[in-house]
Amino acid sequence: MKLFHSPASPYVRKCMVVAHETGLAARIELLPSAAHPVNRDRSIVERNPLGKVPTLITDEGDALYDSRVICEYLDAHAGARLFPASGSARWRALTDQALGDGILDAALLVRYETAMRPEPLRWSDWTAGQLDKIHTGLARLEAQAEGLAGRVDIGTITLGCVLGYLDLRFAHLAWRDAHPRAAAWFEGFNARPAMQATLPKA
Ligand code: 99T
Repeated sequence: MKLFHSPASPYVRKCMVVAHETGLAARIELLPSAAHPVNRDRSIVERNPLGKVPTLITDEGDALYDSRVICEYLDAHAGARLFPASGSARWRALTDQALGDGILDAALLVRYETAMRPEPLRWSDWTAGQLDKIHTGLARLEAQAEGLAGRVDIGTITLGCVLGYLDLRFAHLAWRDAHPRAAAWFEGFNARPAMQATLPKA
């Protein structure tokens, strides 16, 4: 398998954490890429019209995207159970994944707005709205942090990647200060070998 990869992308990291947790990491060749919403990487676009990472090329040559699909594919391929099969555990894991992906989507919009969009074209109210999504998302994470203990599934993996991404790109938010229960959970979860093997790099 081949994965269009970026060492900073939390969505790529979700896939790589799943790959490590399921024993598939050594079977994935990382393809360097430069996904960008404006200067689009045509080598990715050839396989994924959205031009985003992660994009996985399977051993059969099929292109899979996005991170939700790739994570579920890897889990199924390995015969693992990071996506609980049914019942409340499944809906909880999928909803936590959606919460985490939503926080990441807001964070990435802020990142693109502040690191890429030319200054005169920026709209501060819009950025403030996205930052508020990060804050309300973190508040939910804090409220449910005790329910994360002991769980290793696609929900907790996604939330772990969210907090790692905030440390990488939004350290100034100092999210731990107002979210001590989430911080305590993250400290333990982030020590997992799969998380340590995939620490993000700018
Ligand atoms: O928007 C683009 O065209 C290029 N951006 C990406 O490829 C980002 C890189 S994170 N990936 C996604 O937006 C994937 C989202 C998708 N829903 C999924 O896979 O779950 C780069 C982060 C950073 O450098 O700070």
